[in-house]
Amino acid sequence: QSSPLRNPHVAVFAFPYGTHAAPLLNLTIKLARAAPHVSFSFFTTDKSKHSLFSSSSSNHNNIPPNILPYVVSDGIPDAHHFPSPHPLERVNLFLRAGPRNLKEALRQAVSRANERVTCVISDAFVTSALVVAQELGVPWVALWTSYSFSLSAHLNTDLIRQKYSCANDDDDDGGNGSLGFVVPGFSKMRIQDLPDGIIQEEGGEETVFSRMLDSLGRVLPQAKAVIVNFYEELEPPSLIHHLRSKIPSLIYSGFLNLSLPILPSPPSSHTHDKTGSLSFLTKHAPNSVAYISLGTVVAPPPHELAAMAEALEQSKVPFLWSLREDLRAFLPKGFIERTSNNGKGKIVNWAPQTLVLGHGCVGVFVTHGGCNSVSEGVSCGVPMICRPYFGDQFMASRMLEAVWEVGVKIEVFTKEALMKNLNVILVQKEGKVMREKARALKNIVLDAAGPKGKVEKEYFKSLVQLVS
Ligand code: U2F
Repeated sequence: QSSPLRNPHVAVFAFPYGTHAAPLLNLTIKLARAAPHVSFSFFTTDKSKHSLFSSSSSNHNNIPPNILPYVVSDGIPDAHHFPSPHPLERVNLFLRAGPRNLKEALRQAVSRANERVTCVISDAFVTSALVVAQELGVPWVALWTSYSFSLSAHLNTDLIRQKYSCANDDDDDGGNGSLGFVVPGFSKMRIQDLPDGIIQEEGGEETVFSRMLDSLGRVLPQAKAVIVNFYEELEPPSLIHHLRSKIPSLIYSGFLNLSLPILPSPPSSHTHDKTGSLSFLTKHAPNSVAYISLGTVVAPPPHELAAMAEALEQSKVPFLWSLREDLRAFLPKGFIERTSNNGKGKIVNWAPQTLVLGHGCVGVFVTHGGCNSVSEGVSCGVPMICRPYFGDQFMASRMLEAVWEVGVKIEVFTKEALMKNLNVILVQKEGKVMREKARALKNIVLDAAGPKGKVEKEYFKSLVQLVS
C-alpha cells in the first residue's frame, strides 16, 4: 500500500455461489461505464471467473477495460487430499478462509494495477470485506442481492428470536399470524416465511454460513452504504422507513440482472436460441405455455420431479422446462419422448430465460423463488407458481401470493397441487385477475427503471459519487 494515490481503485469481492456474482458484476459494469477514471478489480473464484468472464459468457463483449478480474481462493485446502465438498460445505470453506484470503488476492491486484484501493464493494455475504476495508481505512459498500424483506429479516434476527421465544403456543402471532407486530412492513409475513435459521431449530447445526447470517444485523449497519438489488417503488413504505432506521445509507440499484424493457427477440433471428426454446414457444397460443425453471442450485427430490411431469402430461398444458440432464432420470418412463412427439413439451438444459419470460406465449412461470427469477418474472408481467426450497425463497413466495397477489405458493410438488394451480392461473377467473395485477406490476417496474425512477434520478448518481 505504499504506492501513491492516483485514480480511485475499487476492489469488488463476489460471493461465488448461486446467482450472486452475476448481479455484482453487472453493477460493476454499470459503475465502470459511468466512471471511466475509476479502476475496478473484481475478485471471485476460478470457476466463477470462468463463467462470468470467459469468451462463452454473455458478458464477454460487455466488460469495459477499467474492470480487471482476479482469482480469490475457494478455501478448499488441498484438492488432492480433499474429496469434492458438498455445495454448502464449499460455501463454509470459502467463508472460513476469511479476510486473509481476500487480502492475499488484493495484494496481487494492487501490485499489478499499482493503485491503492480507495473503496471496497462486496456481496453482503462476504462480511470479511468489512475487515479488509477497515484495515485499509476505506469505505465498505455491501450489495444485498435479494429482497428487502429478507434483508430486514436478517437485520432483525435477534428481535424476532426474542419475540418468538416469548410467544405463547396458543398465541396466533407466535405461530401462523403476522410478523407485523415485530418488524415494521412485515404485516403480510409469517414465521414460516422467514429464511431458514432465523428461528433456530433445536439441535440445529451451527455452520460458518449460519454464523455469517447471524452476524448481518451487527455488520451491515457498519457499511458506508447497502445496495439492494430491487426497486424502492415496489416496497411497502413502512418497510423502507424501517430499513433506513437500521442502515445509514440504503441505495436501491433496480434489478441488476436485467436491462429493461426486455425486448422481444424477432422471430426470424433466434441467435440467443441455441436450444430452440423461443421457436418452440412461437408454436403455441399467447399466455398458454408453462415455463419451468428452478434456478441453478435447487435439485428437487425424485418424487417431486415425477409428480411435476405427471401433472404436465395429464393437464395437457404445453410446457418448456429447463432441467439439468442428471435429473431427467427421475421423470416417468417415456415422458420426454411422448411430450416431445405430440408437440406439447420441450426440455432444455438452459433456456434464454428473460427472453422466454418476455415471450407473449408464456402464461405461467413455475419457479423456486430465486431473487433473479422473481425479478425477471415480475419485469415480464408473468404470473408465477412458486415452490420455495430454502433461504429467501419462502419470503419470495409470500410476496408473490400475498403482497403483490401475482402468484400462488405450492408447499411441495404433487401432481394434484401442480395441476390445480396451472388450471387456476391459465384458465380460472382468479388467474386472469393475477395476470392483470402482474401486468400492472410490470408497468411499475418499467417506470421505476426509466428516467423518472429513483434509481436514475437519485441512487445511481450517489453510488457513482461514492466510488469516485
Ligand atoms: C440462488 O438462486 P438461483 O441461482 O438458483 O436462482 P435465481 O436467483 O433465480 O437465478 C437464476 C438465474 O439463472 C438464469 C435466470 C436467473 O437469472 O434467468 N437462468 C437462465 O437464464 N436459464 C435457465 O435455463 C435457468 C436459469 C438461491 F437459490 C436463491 O434463493 C437466491 O435468491 C439467489 C441469489 O441470491 O441465488
